Amino acid sequence: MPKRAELIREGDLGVLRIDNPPVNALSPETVVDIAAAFEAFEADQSLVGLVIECAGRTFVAGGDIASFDQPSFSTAPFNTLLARIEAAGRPVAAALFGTVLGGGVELALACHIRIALPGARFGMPEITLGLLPGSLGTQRLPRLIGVEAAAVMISGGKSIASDEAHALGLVDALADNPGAAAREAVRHAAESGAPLRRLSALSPPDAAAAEARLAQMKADAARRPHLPALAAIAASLDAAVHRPFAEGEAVEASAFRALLASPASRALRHVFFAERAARRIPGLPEGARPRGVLQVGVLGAGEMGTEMSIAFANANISVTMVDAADAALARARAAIDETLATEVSRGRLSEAEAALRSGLVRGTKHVSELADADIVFEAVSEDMPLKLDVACKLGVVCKAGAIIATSASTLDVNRIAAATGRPRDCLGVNASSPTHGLLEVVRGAETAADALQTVVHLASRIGKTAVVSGVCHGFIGARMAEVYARENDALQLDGATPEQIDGVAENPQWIGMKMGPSGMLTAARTALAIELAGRHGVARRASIPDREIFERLLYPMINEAAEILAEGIAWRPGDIDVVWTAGYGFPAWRGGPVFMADEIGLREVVARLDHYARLRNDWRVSPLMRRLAERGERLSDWRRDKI
Ligand code: 3H9
Repeated sequence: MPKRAELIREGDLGVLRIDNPPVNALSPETVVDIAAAFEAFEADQSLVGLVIECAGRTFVAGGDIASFDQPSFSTAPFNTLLARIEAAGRPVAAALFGTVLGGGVELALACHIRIALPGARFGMPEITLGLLPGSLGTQRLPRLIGVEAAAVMISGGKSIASDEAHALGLVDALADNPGAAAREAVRHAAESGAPLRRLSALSPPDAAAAEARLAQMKADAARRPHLPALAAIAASLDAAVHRPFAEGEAVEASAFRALLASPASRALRHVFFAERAARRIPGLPEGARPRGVLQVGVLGAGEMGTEMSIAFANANISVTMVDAADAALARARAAIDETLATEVSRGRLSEAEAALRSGLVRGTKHVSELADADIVFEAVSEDMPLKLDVACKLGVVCKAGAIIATSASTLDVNRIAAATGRPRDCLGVNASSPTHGLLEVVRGAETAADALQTVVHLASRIGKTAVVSGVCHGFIGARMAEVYARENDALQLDGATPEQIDGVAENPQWIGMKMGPSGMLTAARTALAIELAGRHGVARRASIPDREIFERLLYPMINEAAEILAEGIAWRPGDIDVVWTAGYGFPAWRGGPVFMADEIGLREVVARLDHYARLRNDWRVSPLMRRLAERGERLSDWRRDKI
């Protein structure tokens, strides 16, 4: 097995080079190799100092999340190594570039000097995994940049740019060649003999003013007990302010251990890997690359077409937007310019950049001008004869190899694909809402795998999470949402109020949805429900328990998810979770409906579905789910080839 880290001697300078593709994550094996390389440096007294750098596309992007599930996983070996690096009697510098995240920042903080490439990004994203930094990030970071700035980075989880990191003092200098600059800095420090800066020996510079921030963090954590990492971060930063480094280290270590096993962290780690797995397209030959996309066509200048055009322009992709109606083109142009102007007024975009992006979208009435497009998004209204007519025209106009993506939400993508005369190049796209982060990519019976790969790749270029679905009514998301909405209506007929239903759906104690199913509806809806119940002889109950509402909202959706899997509409159970967390406001800390079902236990879910099936004749338990429940297996672990 090749070493994931080695010590290279450059004359009297040591270079510790980490090489663990793709992102130099700190797997336990990598930590062992870094420790061995560092020991070699410690043993070689001819070396005046050390530079820690990485091969590949980035400095260390964090701990290896996949290893967190190993029962033997512990941060202790890495933390011990960091203490040795910091304690070294000779200068150690980190040469930083790419995405320096989590354990990568913690490694850099143990060094005496940090030099970064302009454009590098820095962050403590552990909170997005339901964790806190586990390798002294909560102790060294506030001692370097202050409690206030450290609290924002650690509790927010967002990364910052190199300029900001420099301004905060997180990095000492920016350099176009951070490796060379780090070597120079180490030599200079060795020659000057100046005391080395060891962060564990410092106090947070703003300790005296930190109380209000700590109190606010604790209050916020108390309001959100379903995210226990928040309280742990507050407690660890509190220790950084009030207690010696070693005690803070112990507070952080025990919190990290506890959080690793917490349901929220397990769920968030599941979503992390599910999102990445969703990008993998079965059937692609080894090394297949997505088709090149430089020029996009959008047919139909309605809301969807306009939103798509803005998204492409924001990603620096030029767009030809076609609509037969002058008024529609004018409306789209106004909406695009208004959106860009809002970004300028919020200081997120310069006037010049806005003008550039606006100029990337060109409107025309002529479909023939789509001949150069590498991909065309057809966004005309949901009307089959119209879609078929347009598909036929696009099949003729588009160049060979161009992809035709139809924005059907319920129509049969296979019929539309056939009408293009080139079904291998045709697929469907469906956004739960144009402004949401999800794009369902619908594979027709004949869609080529590389066409799917191209659109999934393009979606991530425009900041959307793509999930591939097979053809069925509503695809993955809307098909399950229909079941959810049906049960919402049935509960209202039975006597529940929209407020009670939304309350249960939105309460983190039950599900924690961003918005309940009746969110947008008014009290008039209840009056309607009463009238309908009377008309159909449904006996309304005086009160419906919250638990029943919870079960009736969630369990039929889970049941539908199992059907979607059994039919092969979704390739993987995790794909369904990604659809719901990225596009429908399902809380990521629940892991999505499938992961949540497993956490509840499939036996329980099936038993309750059976219970409701005895009361109502429109409930039918998915045979797949019943079989898995009987075997004590998890739906998340189900693979098509296992059946
Ligand atoms: C931590 O550090 C805790 C510490 O405090 C204590 C312990 C030391 N682990 O996203 P991409 C894989 S917690 C394992 O497609 P991009 C990823 O699964 C960690 N694997 O690329 C994918 O594999 P595959 C704190 C990881 O360019 C491949 O790398 N750090 C990890 O769009 C490419 O990833 C984070 O939370 C990892 N840490 O984005 C950072 N990171 O090809 C999490 C990536 O088989 N990572 N992989 O599907 C990211 O945010 C993005 O991956 C990154 C690159 C920005 C780095």
